[in-house]
This record gives sequence, structure tokens and C-alpha cells, in this order.
Amino acid sequence: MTHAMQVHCRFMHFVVGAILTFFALNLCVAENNKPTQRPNILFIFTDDHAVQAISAYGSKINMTPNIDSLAEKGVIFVNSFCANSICAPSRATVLTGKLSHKNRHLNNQTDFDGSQTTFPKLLQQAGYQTALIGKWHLRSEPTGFDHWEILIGQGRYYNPEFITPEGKKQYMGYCTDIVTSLSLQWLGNRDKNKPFLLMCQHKAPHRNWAPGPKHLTMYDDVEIPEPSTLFDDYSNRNEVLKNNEMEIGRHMMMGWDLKLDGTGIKDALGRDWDNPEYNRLTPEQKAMWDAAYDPKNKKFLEDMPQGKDLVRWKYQRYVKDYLRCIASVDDNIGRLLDYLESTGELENTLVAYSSDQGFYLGEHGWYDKRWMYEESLRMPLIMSWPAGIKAGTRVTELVQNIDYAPTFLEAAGIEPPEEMQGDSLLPLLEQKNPDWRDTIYYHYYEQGEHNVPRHDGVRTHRYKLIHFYDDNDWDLYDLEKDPHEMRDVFKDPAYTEVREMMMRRYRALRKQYDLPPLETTE
Ligand code: SGN
Ligand code: CA
Repeated sequence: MTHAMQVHCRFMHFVVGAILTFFALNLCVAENNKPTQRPNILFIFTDDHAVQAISAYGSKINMTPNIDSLAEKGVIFVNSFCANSICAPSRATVLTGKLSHKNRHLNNQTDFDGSQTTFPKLLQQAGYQTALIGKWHLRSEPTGFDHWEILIGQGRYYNPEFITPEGKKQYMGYCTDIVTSLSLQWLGNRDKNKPFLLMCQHKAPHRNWAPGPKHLTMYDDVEIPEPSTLFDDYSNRNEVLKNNEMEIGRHMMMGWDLKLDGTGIKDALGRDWDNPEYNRLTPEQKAMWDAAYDPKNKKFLEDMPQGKDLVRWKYQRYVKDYLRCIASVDDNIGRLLDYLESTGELENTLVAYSSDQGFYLGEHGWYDKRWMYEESLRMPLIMSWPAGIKAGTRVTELVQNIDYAPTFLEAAGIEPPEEMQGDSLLPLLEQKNPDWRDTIYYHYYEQGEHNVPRHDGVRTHRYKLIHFYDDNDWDLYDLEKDPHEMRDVFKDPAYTEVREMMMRRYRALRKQYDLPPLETTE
């Protein structure tokens, strides 16, 4: 053999070896023993996006064509819930597959214990390239990611600052666009021989709902329909509802929330802080902002609505800004999908869309979340994965954010660890699963802003039992007869059996999930 031939031979040997290693790393065996390539996972996670504002869920107030396209290509989970309706705990649950008492992240004021097992870590160990870009909100540094770039705390809409392993960085522009551009950049530069996990996490549509430059005047000429419970008086339910501090009418600030500084109108807590985004804007951004808001603000000052009309005006201003933020999320999801389509990767990428909890868009007169009532208990969950999920699938089983980690792991061919309390959702895509849970457990622990008391509870397909345990008080709702949860039937004799059945289920779930006694949880 000539020297040249020897070199060629060694080279071919190397190439064949490399190809084999590549396939060995990228193959996992599906249940039917047909080898399939491990999917990429793109997890798009927003902050406070309620299902009432997603057209695939039947929104009456906006359209979300790109989010809907994921449902058309894949699956929509129509009964998807969180386990603790607040930001950081929901994120900790997504990462660990565990309820708050097990991952020890009960509220927004805790540092996440990044030494625990998370699904990104397990994917990374299995050869995935992992990245996290955008909102993190867990205070400690991310673990399990090859690359990360996170917003500081809650993050800002305009010209946001990021923390990176190399230090702080500020990017000029609109946060949702920036997080997407950084995600696209990482996708373009990554090691294409490995499957990836990318967690692309937006600030939007979190308070203070600052719309992006492209959507500042969207919805200006339309009236958004009001929810039927906008003027809820909280009768026929637990007294604690009346103590809430999250009413559009009483607790929304003209400047801080509604972008109208200097009216002198104070909220029920005596506050009117200025819009915090305005002073972050560059002169060009300010000019755009003023051109959009000044005429609307002028009209308000001329009309000076009072009483219920003021609540109605606030609702319109709030919901329009919230929906404008979502329009930008939806556009940016389109950018990511276009990229995956153009590279041919869409077919074998599991794209999941979700948000850390639901939100009140005027239901019960509220904004914010935290309560176990439907609008903030629900979490959007839509996934597309053309190679693995049949288009147009609709799952009605009760699912929760404890299930995300086991689902992503199973999709990657990794057995979820025992300690994870959720279950993979993949079997639900194939057929009805008779063994699937018919109850979910919920527990809200934080006692802070908005004055929502601690409570836990259980929900079935039809009923919901809530335990306001500081007062040892209970509410029971019949969701079939009373979908808006306007009447507590806990003491109604017609519901004695239901009440007993729900109390039994509540106790059983607390045992199943290994909850400590209520007295010692806190
Ligand atoms: C901020 C908001 C609150 C919100 C919490 C938690 N106030 O403090 O309205 O409930 O975040 O939200 S703000 O005016 O400063 O934005 S969470 O999504 O992070 O849990
Ligand atoms: Ca949130």
C-alpha cells in the first residue's frame, strides 16, 4: 500500500467511525423497536400568558396564528394546570418534575437549589447540547446548560440587561425580539452533530405589559369584549376573596400599569407610581411611544371616565397592552418556526409552548394570578413534533407542569428518575389511558403582593375543593354547573356526598405526593 493509500484508508476508517458514533449518539429505540433519531427540544415559555388569550384555546379577544399552528401540527392539552400559580415555583416544577414542597421552591423569594436533578441536566448528560435564553427568575445561576443568558430578575421590556457567565450585558431593543434573536443565533452556531434542548423564555406578557414598537397601536380601533365577571362582588364565596389586592378597578395604577403618568388618580392603596419602562426608552423609542400613547391619553383626560366607566377604560387599556405583548410573542414564535423549517429540522424537533401560569384578564375583576380559580390554575400546553406526534391531537386528561420533565426525557429516550412526581404525557397521545390520574393537587404558599391567602386543594374534571387552611375554611365548586366559580357549595346539603368524596381525594393526594402536615409546611 502506498503512503497515500494508507492515509486514505486511515481517513476512511476515521470517517466511518465518526459516522457510527454520530448515529449511536443520536439514535434511541422507540417502543415498537423502530430506531428513531432523538428529537431536538425547543421549549418556548412565556410569563403569565393565559389560555383565554390563545386562539387555539378559543380566545374571544385575540388571534395567535403561530401558537395555533403548533396545535394544528401537533397536540393541544385542553386541561393543563399548574401546581402553584406563581412564577419561580412553576419554573422550579418544570425543571424538576416535582411539586413545590419537594423541590423546596415554595415562593418567588427563594434561591433555586441548582444541585438537584433537572431534566436539562439529564439531557446534557445524555449528549444533548443545552441552552437557556431569557427569563429565569430563580435567583441562583442556571445549572445543566452549556450556554445561558438570562434576564435580571423579572426582566425589562425595553433595552433589557442580561446576566451571562461572562458578566452583565445590555441589548438595545425590545425584549421579546432580543430573546428570539439570541435564540436564533445560538441555534445557528451550535454543534449540529448533537440534538439540542433550547429553553427560550420570554418576559412577556408579564406586568407592566409594555408593547413592542410594532404593536403600539394594535387594537386601537376595537373594543375588547369584557368578561362576564368583571364586576364580581365576591358574594357566595369565601370572605377572603374580598381582601384581595388585585382588582383592575381598585388596585391598578394609572401610571405604573396603565401608562398614564401624572393624573393624580390614586389606587385604593394610595399609590400611583410612574410607568417604569418609559425612562428606559431611547429618544427614538420615546418618540414612537409618545406618538402611540399621547392621543389615547389625551382622549382619556378629556372624557375623564368615572366609576364603572373608569373600570371599563382601565380594562381596555390593560388588556390591549397585554394582548399587544402577546402579538409580539406570536410573531417571534413564527421566526423560530421559520428557521427550523428552513433548516429541515422542524420535522424532528419537539416544539413546546407553555407559560408559567394562567392569568386573570378581568375575570372576577382581577389581573394577576395565585388563586386556584380556573383562569390562573390553567397553563397553556401545546406541542408539535411532526416525527413523533400526530397532527391535530387533542388531549383532555388532567395534566400538570410536573409532567413536562418526564415528557421531554421520554421523548429523548431517557427513563425519568423515580423521584419525579409527574408522568410522561407521550402515552396520552396514542390513546385514552384508563390509568391516567383523575385528580390534580394544587398548593399556593406565598403570602405577599396582592394579598392572596395560602391555600391548597384538589380538582377533578368536574369539581374543585379549595382549603384556605390558615382559617381552616373550605370552598367547593361544581365546575359543570358553575364554570365561572361564583357559588361555593361546600355547605350545600345537595353536595354532601360530593364534598365527602372530594375531602377523601384531597387527603389521598396529599398522602400520595408526600405532603408534610400543614402545620409544619410553613
Ligand atoms: C411582580 C408584579 C406582581 C406579580 C409578581 C409575581 N408587580 O412583583 O404583580 O404578582 O411580580 O409575578 S410589578 O408591578 O412589579 O410587576 S411572577 O410572574 O413573577 O410570579
Ligand atoms: Ca408568571
